[in-house]
Amino acid sequence: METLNRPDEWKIEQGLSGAKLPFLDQSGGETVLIAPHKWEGFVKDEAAIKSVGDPNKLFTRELDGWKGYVEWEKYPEKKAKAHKILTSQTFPPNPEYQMGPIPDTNPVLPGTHWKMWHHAVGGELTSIPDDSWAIVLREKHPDMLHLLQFPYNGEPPKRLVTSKAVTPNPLHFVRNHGGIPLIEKDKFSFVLDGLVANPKTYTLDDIMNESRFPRMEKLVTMQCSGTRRIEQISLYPGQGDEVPQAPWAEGAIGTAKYVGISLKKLIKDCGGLIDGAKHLEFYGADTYFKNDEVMNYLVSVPWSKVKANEVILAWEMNGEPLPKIHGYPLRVVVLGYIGARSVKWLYRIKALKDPSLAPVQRKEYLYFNQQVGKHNQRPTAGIQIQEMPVSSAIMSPWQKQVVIHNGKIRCKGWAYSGGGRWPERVELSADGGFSWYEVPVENLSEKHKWTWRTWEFDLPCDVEGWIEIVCRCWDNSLNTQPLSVRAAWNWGLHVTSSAHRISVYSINKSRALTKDRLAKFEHIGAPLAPLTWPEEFQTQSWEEYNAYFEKNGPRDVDD
Ligand SMILES: Nc1nc2c(c(=O)[nH]1)N[C@H]1C(S)=C(S)[C@@H](COP(=O)(O)O)O[C@H]1N2
Ligand SMILES: [Mo]
Repeated sequence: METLNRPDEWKIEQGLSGAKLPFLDQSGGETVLIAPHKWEGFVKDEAAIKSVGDPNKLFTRELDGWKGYVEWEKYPEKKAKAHKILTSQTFPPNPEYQMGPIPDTNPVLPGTHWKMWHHAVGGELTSIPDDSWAIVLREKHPDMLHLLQFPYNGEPPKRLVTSKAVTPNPLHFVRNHGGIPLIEKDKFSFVLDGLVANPKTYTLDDIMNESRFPRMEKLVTMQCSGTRRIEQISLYPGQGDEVPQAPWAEGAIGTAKYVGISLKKLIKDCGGLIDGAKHLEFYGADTYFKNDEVMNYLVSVPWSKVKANEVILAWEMNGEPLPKIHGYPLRVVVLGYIGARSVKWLYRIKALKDPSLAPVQRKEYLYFNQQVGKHNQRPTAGIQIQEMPVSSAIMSPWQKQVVIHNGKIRCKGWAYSGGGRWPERVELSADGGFSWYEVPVENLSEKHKWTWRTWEFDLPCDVEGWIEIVCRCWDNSLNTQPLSVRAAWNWGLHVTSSAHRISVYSINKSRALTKDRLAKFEHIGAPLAPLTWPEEFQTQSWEEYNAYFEKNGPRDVDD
């Protein structure tokens, strides 16, 4: 039969392939369909690319002993050349991971065009995707969930996120915007310049010298503002570039003990700030691509934060030298701020009057009003995210899981608050957030000013069938979480701080009927899981059935 339908027409009509739906433009007289853009394949202007010059001479290693570090910020003309190469050809489109089916693979997303951009620019960038993946395999736990292979973004599986209150290094989440620079410790130094009285260069030995700078040791939870983004995505998709908006679950949070020095002391060592400097800009040696431009990873924090001794330059993580993937040999750790400000592979600190003009600071990590989106967004409409609000998450059980219990469901999770606030109370609800039980204080891990608390709780639950378990935290300032994802939804999909909700199917074995039925499944050897398979036996004898109606009367009554 001839048909106008596509094979997946039903799925598309049902919104199960949302990205394939045409837009309806009803703004004119008649409705016009706007079909999703189709990529037209590779176009490459070889002559234009060749005219730029030899990448092996243009895009070179900036410093001996710093593999994969290409300096961009000092050389506008070099940036322009990379831009020309990138705009003289086309690359594959953004993968659809919000409205389309998510692949069943680990890594979930390969980062195809990010790899291609590195290869297209060439020179020192050529081997970075392979070198970075080799580091992932060497430094990370084999059970990590790789959301994006390159630039590497990965989180531990739920069962390991809160298995320890201090996250072992191999299980700490990783969030990269580019490749991993491989820096030799002996060749390492960084500069502190800009609006300071005496700009200086420091080696690791300089800052590790305890007679010059007192050491700081802090237990710190680092949280990416994208944590739990998948909840926003699954209800209301938003901006969809796989690096800025990586589809994190609850694992983009981790806790470690960092050793380093307070940045404040270093600024003092440089004679202090001058000329009204109010912000400190951090430079990371990795290369980030955005809108066909190449750049190093740059962000800034206000001086007030540094002055409070809440910005550490750290070389040690959980008693080991910083792993390469976490910024070896030196990174910034900003207490209580989103992870994005804690720059890895630090090579420069610059004192400025205003916050960094870099795109990561000014155009990303923005928190928009709900009505802001692709159709109207401007960077000035977003709040630059700094401190994370209070949040929490359930690590066990899982969304859509069936739990057989005796009237209590064993739950585990974490709770965290940014800005130097801490979880003071964690509450769970088994009825969608109508009634709340308090997690006893002895079931929470220790409290510290800058860290999360992990928790465990046997949540009373009498009801059976689909229930909604909800978790929320109250921090020490009595801030708590909005109750719906929608209340906090935003175009950049940041800061999913709403109470964490999971749908669980409750089978309460403390009820006699349920207990007998489960025994029957076991006795016959009939499969109980999956839930949706019909049971393969008579659930009631005809005798029992007839006896019931004899006693209780027929289905219908005479009037
Ligand atoms: N140089 C550099 N620093 C960086 C990033 C990066 O891509 N490059 N990512 C930032 C972001 S967004 C986060 S959440 C944290 C994550 O730190 P981790 O990878 O050590 O867990 O690092 C931050 N520092
Ligand atoms: Mo992040």
